[in-house]
Amino acid sequence: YKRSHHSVGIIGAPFSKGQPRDGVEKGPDLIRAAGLVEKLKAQGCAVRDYGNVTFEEVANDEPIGNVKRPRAVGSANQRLSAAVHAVKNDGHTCVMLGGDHSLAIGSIQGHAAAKKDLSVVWVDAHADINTPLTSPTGNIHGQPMSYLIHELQSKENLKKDISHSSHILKLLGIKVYSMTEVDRLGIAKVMEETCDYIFSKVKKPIHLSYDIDALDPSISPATGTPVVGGLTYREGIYITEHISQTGLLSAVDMVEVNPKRGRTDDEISSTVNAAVDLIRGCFGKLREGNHPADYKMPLP
Ligand code: 6HN
Ligand code: MN
Ligand code: MN
Ligand code: MN
Repeated sequence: YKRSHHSVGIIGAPFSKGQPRDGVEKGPDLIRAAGLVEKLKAQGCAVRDYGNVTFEEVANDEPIGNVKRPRAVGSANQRLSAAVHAVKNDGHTCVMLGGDHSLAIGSIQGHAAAKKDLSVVWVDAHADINTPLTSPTGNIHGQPMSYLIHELQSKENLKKDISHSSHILKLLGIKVYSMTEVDRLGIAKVMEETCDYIFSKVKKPIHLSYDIDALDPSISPATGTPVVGGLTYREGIYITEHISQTGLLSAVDMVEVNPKRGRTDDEISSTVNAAVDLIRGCFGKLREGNHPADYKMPLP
């Protein structure tokens, strides 16, 4: 067994204006306080913490149509994009700690600016592909994919009857696995097929955008839009282990941890610890245990 040789660059993005609930801006510092850096180092990673991105106050940020806080979200994502770009140029695998999921706009954009072609693997209880015209809430954390997908940029497409995210996903030919497929196939098959699909042409660097609400609320209740019937802890971790062993993981978002949505300290720590464990899984932590660097098999 090899120890991890990953070099990890961490960016905190304490931003909450892609959705209406306070507290998600506390995610980055809580995830750090749960020992993320120390734990990654203990499993053999080289880690550099770039600290938190600072965001500007936007004074007059009236909705544009249905879309809420467009200027604050735009400005935050410009700054985040530059920060992610810098981490990628320094040669690290980037870990972006959110914050709400609107931050995927800047994280993926900054990553793509450094690496050109990417595969994006989106793990979430929601599709987050609402357009400004189809969003039921106007909250940008439900829309990030719509700003990132070229086909959704033209006004013509926006006017088409694409009011359901499942319809948009079909229309664009995006490979989707619902919880029904996870139940039918099992998570191992889902991940095998996912990787076959993204490796079918060329092996591009992978951007993993992980919304903590993809896990069932029995594990990660401290989040803004929990959905009952989500992934188990083991299925959630398996996704990270499988992506890790491809050797192509280039950036990770860990978003929507919101301590103010936890009703007890246990609910908060369960959610935060799950986020830490998912990130550890991304960087080679094995559930069977990792041998120390100087481990030598005793001779018989
Ligand atoms: N997330 N579909 C809802 C909306 O407001 O568009 C929920 C979005 C949830 C977003 O979990 O990142
Ligand atoms: Mn979600
Ligand atoms: Mn949605
Ligand atoms: Mn999301």
